[in-house]
Amino acid sequence: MKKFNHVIVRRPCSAIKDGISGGTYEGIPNYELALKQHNDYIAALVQCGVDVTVLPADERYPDSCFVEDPALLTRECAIITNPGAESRNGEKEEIVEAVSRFYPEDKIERIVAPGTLEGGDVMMVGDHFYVGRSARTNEEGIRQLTEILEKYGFTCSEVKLEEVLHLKTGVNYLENNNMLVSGEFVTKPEFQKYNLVEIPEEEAYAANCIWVNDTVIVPEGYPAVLKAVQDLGYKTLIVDTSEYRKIDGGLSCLSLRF
Ligand code: CIR
Repeated sequence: MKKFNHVIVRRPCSAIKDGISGGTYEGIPNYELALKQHNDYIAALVQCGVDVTVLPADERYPDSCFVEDPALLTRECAIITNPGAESRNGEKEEIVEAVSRFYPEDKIERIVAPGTLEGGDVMMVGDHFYVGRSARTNEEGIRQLTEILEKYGFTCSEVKLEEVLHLKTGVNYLENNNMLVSGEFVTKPEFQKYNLVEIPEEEAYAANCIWVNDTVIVPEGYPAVLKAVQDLGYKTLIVDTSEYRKIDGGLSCLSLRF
């Protein structure tokens, strides 16, 4: 099934070494290697049949390669978010121009203060959107998001986060009712109706795989997750994201897919 035609990514900047890290993973990102991995990521996406818009690096924002957070792009509308991390908040202004290449102005909505929201906290399942209430996404942000989505015929529900950075750090939908879950999400009542694939703790990072038009991109180095995804019948592609992992970034964070 072809669902996504377009992808937006942003090149990592050399300031990526100063990206926010919660300390789960060791090390400081190596810029050269991050760039190489970014090229490989783009190549994998191209193989999935999408066109890729590559935005230039923005040295003012160390985390700006994680374009998933300042915007949410749906079939009907685009939503410019209001990132809860102060050092990332300005990224929302820098994504607008790229988004307006694909959406008319009257279909571009905004989350505004005191609401905060980051796209990593939003998971699309058909016409329903799960949104994580996290350190980055607050109650008012969720209220505004719900109102916007309902205007376009979508539904939205909140998921409380206790342990991870973003909702999609620990749970990702692979379409066809299949959902990868790790840690705190394994027992969430709202996810029990899906075919849950439980990720072992030592491979928790790989809960963040992405489905792109029936191919699933899996991070390198997670054999149990790779096998589980292949057993579900998906074609898989592997991309090494070691430099992004050091600052809590995964496959979904690195692109907007729509
Ligand atoms: C941050 O803490 O904001 C970045 N270092 C990582 C962002 C990851 N983005 C995502 O999960 N959508």
